[in-house]
Amino acid sequence: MNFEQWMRSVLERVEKALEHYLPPESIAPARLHEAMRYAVLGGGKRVRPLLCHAAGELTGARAESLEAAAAALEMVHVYSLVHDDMPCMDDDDLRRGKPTVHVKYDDAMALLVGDALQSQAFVALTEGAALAPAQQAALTRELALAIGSIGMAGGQAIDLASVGKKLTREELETMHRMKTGALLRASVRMGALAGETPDAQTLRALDAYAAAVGLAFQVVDDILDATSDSATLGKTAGKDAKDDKPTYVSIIGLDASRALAVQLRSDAHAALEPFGTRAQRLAELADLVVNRVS
Ligand code: GRG
Repeated sequence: MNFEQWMRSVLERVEKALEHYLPPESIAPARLHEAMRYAVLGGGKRVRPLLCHAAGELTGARAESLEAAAAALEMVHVYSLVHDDMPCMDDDDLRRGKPTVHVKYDDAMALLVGDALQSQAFVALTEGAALAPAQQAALTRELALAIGSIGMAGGQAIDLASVGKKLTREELETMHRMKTGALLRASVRMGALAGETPDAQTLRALDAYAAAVGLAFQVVDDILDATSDSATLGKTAGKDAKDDKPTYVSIIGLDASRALAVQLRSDAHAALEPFGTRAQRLAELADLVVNRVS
């Protein structure tokens, strides 16, 4: 199976799993369930589910286990996007090529969609027998730590406080490691933990891979925000500069940002060396992230 075929088959499984774990609109409260489904289904690159599946292949995880973990990761990710787009945060009206949830519905509904998606993620992790009880506990802890105050929510707090400020490159990196890196790292770790329990060395190598890919993802996001257009991105382009937000492009410039993304792709590949061809999909995903701008 080549990479494109692999991606297609994983994406198909991800959509089915999301459909399975999202409450149907036929159940009350219908409007909340409709809005959750509007936010999650039919859009997005599904980077976190893809990382989760690729890492799970390393440890022989069952498809059913990976489907639950990947659905949880995507629901949490969408929750963060819905809240991030609200007027009290980034105030955006376009996401995945569609009106954002607070624009299509209202602010209260956007808050509730985010809240409910976060809860639903933990339902997915702990429902049925997709994951063994020890794995449920391990994955629940990974996800909870990644999205709390020392992870995604903490990174978002630093981000909001940094508007209009000059950050050093190190401070910018810390913010991104928490805001987007922590969930990407959890995607890789949760995939691996859904299979045969990985040893400490394996987890260390996967952490190094995830750190490089996570940062590359952010550098690429900054480059695209500065160089692409809203129609291509499906979200408002040029927003970082307009909002006076520190980015890799504003701190080190466009050419150095491109060079950094390429360097991080090499770092990601180097971290996978101990796994040989077993990590082929993870390596290809690092290429996919960076090749958008190189
Ligand atoms: C509200 C607690 C809370 C956190 C929000 C992740 C985040 C923190 C905000 C997202 C804002 C943003 C645009 C960050 C830049 C990088 C990023 C995460 C982009 C969106 O992720 P993609 O590119 O989006 O994977 P798709 O739509 O493809 O899933």
